[in-house]
Amino acid sequence: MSSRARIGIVVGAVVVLVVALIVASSGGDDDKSKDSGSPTSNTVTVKDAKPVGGVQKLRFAKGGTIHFTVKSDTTDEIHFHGYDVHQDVKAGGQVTFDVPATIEGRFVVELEDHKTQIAEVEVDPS
Ligand SMILES: [Cu+2]
Repeated sequence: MSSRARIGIVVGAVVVLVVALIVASSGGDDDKSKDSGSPTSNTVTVKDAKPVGGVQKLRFAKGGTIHFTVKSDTTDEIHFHGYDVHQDVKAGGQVTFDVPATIEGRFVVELEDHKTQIAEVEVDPS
């Protein structure tokens, strides 16, 4: 019982820390600009092990570079299917993918341990 209470306190402290980090790091830039159709930032934000705003659609041209960042409040592994790239992310951290766009198609980006899709990467013919 008491160890559960301690875990609760630790989890609460982590949540507060993560929120503080998010507030500190997002100061100024407006994430709403993502909805305007010009994917300049290509950042997928994961909150409570789910993608904020739903599964994010990211489009790239073959021959270019697939570039996106995943910010996560959840420790997990980000798995970019098709290209089969894995990166571990820690709660409150972020990982960036920079992959040559060599394969056309649509590919799932998944929060591997949670088996949750967070993004869809589409690579179009150049
Ligand atoms: Cu996977």
